[in-house]
Amino acid sequence: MGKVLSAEQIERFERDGWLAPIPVMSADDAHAIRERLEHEERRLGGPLSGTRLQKPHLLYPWLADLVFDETVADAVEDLYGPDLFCWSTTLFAKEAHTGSFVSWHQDSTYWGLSRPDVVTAWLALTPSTSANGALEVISGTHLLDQLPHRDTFAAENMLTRGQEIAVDVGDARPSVIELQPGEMSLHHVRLVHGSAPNDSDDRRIGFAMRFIPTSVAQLVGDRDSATLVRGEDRFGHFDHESRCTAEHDPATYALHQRVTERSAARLYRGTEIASFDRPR
Ligand SMILES: O=C(O)CCC(=O)C(=O)O
Repeated sequence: MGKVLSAEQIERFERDGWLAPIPVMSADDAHAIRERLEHEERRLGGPLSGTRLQKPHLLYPWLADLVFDETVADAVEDLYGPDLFCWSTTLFAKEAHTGSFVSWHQDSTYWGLSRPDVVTAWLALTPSTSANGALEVISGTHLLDQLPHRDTFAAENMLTRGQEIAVDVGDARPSVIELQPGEMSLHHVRLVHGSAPNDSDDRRIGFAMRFIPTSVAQLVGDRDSATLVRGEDRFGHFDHESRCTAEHDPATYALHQRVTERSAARLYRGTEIASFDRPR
């Protein structure tokens, strides 16, 4: 038995490469975070886009709090031990009745990390269902090696390069991960997953937090950075990002810009693209 996950759940994660649902907070608390987000979107005059979708926990204290949430970190500790970085976060807000989708992919493709000990905690801030484009996964595919991907840069693909798996992954049926607000799923960095467009009348919002044990290193590009959420860093593979405690603070913006410029250089390597703010 771990801190949050049972021995059976840990075994299931190891076998299937994903686990859900895991309750993290009440639906009301998740809704309050959605309201903070939508308040910020009104201030900006539209949905968060481009660079602001990447590592937004460095911009907004109410997202930093999720990265440091005890239940989230306990569940990750049950899988990867007590010394943990949040390596990255991404906000996936899939608008109602749009074509936005996520192609079948493995997260590990462009991340450059030294080992596939990387787990995403995907926290639902709205219901996430078959009707509104919930995450779909193919169980057991995390045991495959890195698969070849092709970049499509398709406008409605929510992934940075519109990357999709370039080989047949067999005829396994995907599982749809349905979540209520305040619940999360966990998925392994090699798991084949994607999601369809949102054909409902409301947006579907999930906050993806990527965690690694501190022993994992970055193999690609300039020195990388991460947020130490728990335990000790005895390896020094990453610069430490400070926890965001103030919104709309020039120092916070400067840190986020520096960090995301380096992430963009890494994720778009081999292309002409230099920023997450490229036109889509
Ligand atoms: O939110 C989605 O639909 C896709 C999320 C995803 O691909 C991920 O978190 O790795």
